[in-house]
Amino acid sequence: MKQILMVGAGSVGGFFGARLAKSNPDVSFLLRPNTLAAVKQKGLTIRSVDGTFTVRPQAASDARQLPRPDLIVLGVKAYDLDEVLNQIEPVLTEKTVILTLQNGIDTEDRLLAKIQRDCVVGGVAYIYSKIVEPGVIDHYKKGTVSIGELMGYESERLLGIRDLFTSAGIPCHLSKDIRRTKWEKMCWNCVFNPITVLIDDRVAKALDHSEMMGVIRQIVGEVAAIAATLKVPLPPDMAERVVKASQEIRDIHTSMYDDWKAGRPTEIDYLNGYIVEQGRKLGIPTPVNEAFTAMIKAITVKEQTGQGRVRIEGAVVQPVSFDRAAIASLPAEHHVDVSTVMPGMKGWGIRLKGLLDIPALAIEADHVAFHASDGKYSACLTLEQAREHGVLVYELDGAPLPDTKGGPFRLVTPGLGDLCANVKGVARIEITKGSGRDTRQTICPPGS
Ligand SMILES: Nc1nc2c(c(=O)[nH]1)N[C@H]1C(S)=C(S)[C@@H](COP(=O)(O)O)O[C@H]1N2
Ligand SMILES: [Mo]
Repeated sequence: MKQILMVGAGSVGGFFGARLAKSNPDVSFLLRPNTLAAVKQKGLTIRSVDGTFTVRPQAASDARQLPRPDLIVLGVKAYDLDEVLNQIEPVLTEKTVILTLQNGIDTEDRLLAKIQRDCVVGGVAYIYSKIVEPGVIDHYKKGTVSIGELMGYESERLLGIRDLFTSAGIPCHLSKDIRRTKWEKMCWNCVFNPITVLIDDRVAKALDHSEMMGVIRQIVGEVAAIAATLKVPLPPDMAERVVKASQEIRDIHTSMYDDWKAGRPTEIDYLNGYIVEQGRKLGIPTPVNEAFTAMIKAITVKEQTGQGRVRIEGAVVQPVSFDRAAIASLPAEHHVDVSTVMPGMKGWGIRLKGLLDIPALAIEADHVAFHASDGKYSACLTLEQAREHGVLVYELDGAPLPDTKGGPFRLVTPGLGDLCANVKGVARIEITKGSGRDTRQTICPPGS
């Protein structure tokens, strides 16, 4: 196993990859464009309690530009697996081995289903580290892995991987039952990831109150019931083990907490959400994991674009604010099929007439200014023009109108004959007496 390809340079892939690359010139990285740019410019830096170092490995966004790997190490988020599979597919051979270090119980099975060859070695990472910025990882605690063949035996390739890790100074434990090892880590993840988000604090805070032990037992009990049904029995004192395993990392947050605070998606669907999904399939109740999944989503899932709200204010009796769902639930007669105003596009807009009916407009209000969320662009129409021509597009192909198309809310004004009035990213609709702010140019060539 000579050539090694690390996929991702996040908190897991970045740390282990950098350690491997430090002493091994055959380690290269497959990275997202913005991480790639950072790593090419200033290398990949690990700032650790054990010391800081920087490596400058070969890296690319296209696996075909790197040496063909004998071993691929996946250290990306569970939700990126499908994307990564497509990216590595062109460089796979009959002999490529894939080691998974990411969270998610079914990662290995998803890989096997897609690649249809015995190419996967299972792994679990024990580490607490954080992305500071692309190409810079802070490492706080632990930094070990467990690996194992899914069938449990000590294969040559397994020992080969262990040697790679140990010669890079990474403690690597061989697990005779990697599925069980994964489920044990899953228990810890399903407990402390959501709890740190819910309490907005560190692991230690969750352990301060004895009532929490009951909650932890219930979460772990549900996870263990699913695992047992899937033929992976966990020890009866699993909940106590989970708590014990937390003692040495009492002062940390969790990756879910960090993902949330950094505005990234969380892995909830692959942790507690996975338990709920399996519970449904297997007829096993998972009420606590279900409650946690729902609460974590309510707290962490953001609208895909911007703040996702538009506010009508100014010369109104009471300002009102809408999100996409609120707009979509306005009376049907106000909705416009966007294909009638933006040919070839499938989606929905709301007529300004319908929107302006909702707040009570001040007497003598006669203009409407549409302000983009960046505060830089605005167009002011007369109330009549807005009522007659204005349509706020809020949905394309069943999803929020993307930023790239001027979403989440874009004003279009079919029939008005002025493209410049198509305000992208409308965040504020201001009712005025007399004309309001308007940054449109008097002479503006179409599309400029
Ligand atoms: N937020 C915002 N909306 C905007 C603009 C802008 O600079 N910012 N430019 C306007 C002008 S002058 C035109 S001609 C159209 C261009 O739309 P297009 O980029 O879809 O061609 O968007 C309008 N909407
Ligand atoms: Mo324009």
